[in-house]
Amino acid sequence: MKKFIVLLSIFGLLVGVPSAYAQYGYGDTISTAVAVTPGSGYGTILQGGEADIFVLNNNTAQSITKTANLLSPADVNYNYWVEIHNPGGSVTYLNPWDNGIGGLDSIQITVGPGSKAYFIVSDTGTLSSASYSFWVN
Ligand SMILES: [Ca+2]
Ligand SMILES: [Ca+2]
Repeated sequence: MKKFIVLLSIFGLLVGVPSAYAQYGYGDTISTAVAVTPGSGYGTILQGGEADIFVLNNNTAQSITKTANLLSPADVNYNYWVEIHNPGGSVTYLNPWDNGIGGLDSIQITVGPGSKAYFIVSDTGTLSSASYSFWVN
């Protein structure tokens, strides 16, 4: 029950977030990734021929452990993978478990000091006119 309440509060948060980047050319590349912070996220529409890339930047002196979450629209299956870019130039790749159409794909990640975690969201061949949600907590 407690978990349910937490999720509701997250969705309440997402309702107020404008989908300003639901357009071609926004958040499409690593260099133009949309910043996310723990406890926040976005609800937006994925369009054809593009990806949406989010980034969590750990500019603290300590490692942080967070959970990334992608909730697909009810009628399609979207996926994402994680790339953690470390200060020394190495990259760690992670693949969240795929829970299918309308599913919630979550993964716990640890991001070291000075590292950036990128989340690359894409469709699996079918697009929805409904929004997906992505957040980190
Ligand atoms: Ca995009
Ligand atoms: Ca999925």
